[in-house]
Amino acid sequence: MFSSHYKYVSEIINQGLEKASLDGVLIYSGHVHNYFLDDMPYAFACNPHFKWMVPITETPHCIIHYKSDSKPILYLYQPKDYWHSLPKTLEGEWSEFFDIIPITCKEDVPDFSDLKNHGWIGQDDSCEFDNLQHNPKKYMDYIHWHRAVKTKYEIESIKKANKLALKGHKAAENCFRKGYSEFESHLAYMLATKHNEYQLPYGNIIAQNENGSVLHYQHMQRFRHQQGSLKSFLIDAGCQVNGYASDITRTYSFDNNDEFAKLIQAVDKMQVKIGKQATTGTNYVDLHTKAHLMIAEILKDFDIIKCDALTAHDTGLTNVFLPHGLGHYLGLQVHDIGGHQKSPAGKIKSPPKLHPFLRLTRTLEKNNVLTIEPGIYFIGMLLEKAKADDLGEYINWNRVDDFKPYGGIRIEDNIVVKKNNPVNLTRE
Ligand SMILES: [Mn+2]
Repeated sequence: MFSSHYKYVSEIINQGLEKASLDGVLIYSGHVHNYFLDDMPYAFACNPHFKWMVPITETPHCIIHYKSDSKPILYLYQPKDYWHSLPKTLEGEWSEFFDIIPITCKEDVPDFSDLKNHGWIGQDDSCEFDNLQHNPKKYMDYIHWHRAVKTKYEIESIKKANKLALKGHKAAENCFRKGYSEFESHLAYMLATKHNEYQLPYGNIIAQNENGSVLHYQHMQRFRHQQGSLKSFLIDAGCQVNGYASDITRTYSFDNNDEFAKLIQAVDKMQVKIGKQATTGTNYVDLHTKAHLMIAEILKDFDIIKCDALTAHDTGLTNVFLPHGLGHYLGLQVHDIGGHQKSPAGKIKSPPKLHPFLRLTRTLEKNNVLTIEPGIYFIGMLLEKAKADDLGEYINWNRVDDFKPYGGIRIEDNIVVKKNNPVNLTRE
């Protein structure tokens, strides 16, 4: 499976080189940065251009030298270092596509200062050669556009990352059902997925009660709620396999039969429905708008708002309850780059004024992988603002008060775009 992936990748890179009039690129895996005044580093995050070609995700200072007319060379960093153990040399199908040259220190890196017409692809402070074009825009735009279409190998990796994350979700939910703390759910997730904190594609969002209304809630309370006061649980957590991420959210009510549980069911049903519409040729902005109208219907059915769906959308009332985008591209990055591109040449299609946070404005292509993550939240700050902005008359405040202690709902799956029947990697 990797060989057909590599074939696609090298075709796209060759075309990118041609567009940018380059003979080759040096793709740098990255390096760590230390904290201010300290010798402790921030966690390493691998350059997505690097792990697109080589599934080595935890090793800094590696360089791929890629030229369209010869076999690429991988300078694989293996320091002679008694502080750390050596990075695992991953044998695999990928290795046959590279000439692998181990390097142990900076001095082993060849002098690239004579290279002509080459790009350097890597973080801002990483390029030490004036002759290299640092992240040439034409090349980057072309790659980022085409990276949105995923190969079988990539889809399989994201599928595995889904499977693994779901194990963690189950373990975390079990903790919630037993009345354990947010932090205990988090630990159960880590144990079930065998992930380290730095291996997660993003920090787990694990929220009980009102905390579910904070979109990127980060605190993980250590205490257990007293019996009877634990109401709801929202978990947004993923995994990584071969450097590819999953990004999944579920919401639960402690009482499976209360109004909040019914509201979750309604969002869940709507989420599945909208996910099935992620087909080739669909514009994601339209899908996002459709989702808002569907959310408005649910708000109306539950007597939370008092106007029709179209009014709710056009006045911005639905943004009060759903203040984020329907979803985003997913892959080597949780929010895979290129979602606002208009073409491979890099022109930008910005999100509509009413929905500035939408990360994806492109027309969907077969084998795009993206998230579908609608929600309904009861966010104090936005509700107060709505009141001040004269949207208050449309809101049934008694109902809002009923739901506020539950925080909010988000349901998120990972979807592969197809011509007719998109594949749901999370549910299938
Ligand atoms: Mn997401």
